[in-house]
Amino acid sequence: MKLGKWMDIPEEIQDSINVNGPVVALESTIISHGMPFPQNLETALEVEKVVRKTGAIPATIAVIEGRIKIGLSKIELEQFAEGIKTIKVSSRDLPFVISQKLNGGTTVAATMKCARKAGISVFVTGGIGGVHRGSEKTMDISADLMELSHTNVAVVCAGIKSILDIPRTLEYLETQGVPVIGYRTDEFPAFYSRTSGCSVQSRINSAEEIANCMKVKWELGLDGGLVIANPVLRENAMEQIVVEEAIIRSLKEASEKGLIGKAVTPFLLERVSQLTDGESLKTNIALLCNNALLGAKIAYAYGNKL
Ligand code: PSU
Ligand code: MN
Repeated sequence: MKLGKWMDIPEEIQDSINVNGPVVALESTIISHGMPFPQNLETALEVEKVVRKTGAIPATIAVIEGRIKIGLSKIELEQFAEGIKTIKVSSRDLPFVISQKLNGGTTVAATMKCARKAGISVFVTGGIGGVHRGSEKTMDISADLMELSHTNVAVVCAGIKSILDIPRTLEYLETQGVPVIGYRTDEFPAFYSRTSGCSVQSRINSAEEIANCMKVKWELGLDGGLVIANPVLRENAMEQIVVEEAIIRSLKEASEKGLIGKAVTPFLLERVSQLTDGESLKTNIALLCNNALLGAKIAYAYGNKL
């Protein structure tokens, strides 16, 4: 994999990676296609701050003018957040945006690939992609799940939004051999809320034990990622009925518009956020900060084991 040739890693991050220091990768589709400006920038800066406060180093990953950036400077983040011509980049889009020297927000799948190549093992996001509702007709399954099946990175998230089909997503992850670990929970969280009606595969109650599980997995040669599901804090969770109404309406609109492919998720994210009147955005920011804190703890613990 020659990804490294196309990649820039700032000295601070490279130095830390070299000594197994705590580096936390962050995705950028959430900035380019997951939230409106200026909240996307505020959120990105806030999440980086949370990571830094623990002493760990954040590395927001994106493609800028055809270069994979492992870590954006404040100026780069500002420009990226305001950028209009930014492509949503999943794994298969990397060759196109890089060869055309374009700007791209990396999804969970593409961020995992880049993080792994850079030597980063812990990645924090809000929600991963999954199997879409109605997939029996559309076959719409996020490339995030494929990437999780073969790229060695632990992904900390608040579960998945119920814009997706949560039970089928969990089935798919099981088939692909991806551990789904609930951090201090027996139930898989549904992003805005702590419950989904689905169980996690295994519950683990400390960052230390999660790091141990990662080490065992990879030392056994069991390649692939892990999903670390961290429920949103009770005080930030939303009422399920409010969210579900917005989701049903957004799904209906998406189908009426005939949306397919990579346009589906950004459309649903934007509509749900509009229909819940900004409340969802607050929850989104809170859960990301909560995930960043856990991710930093896991990064410390994992680094100490190497
Ligand atoms: N789910 C969210 N917020 C997001 C995404 C998903 O709650 O921002 C983004 C992530 O970048 C994820 C991508 O990797 O959408 C999945 O897109 P698709 O379904 O097209 O694979
Ligand atoms: Mn899709």
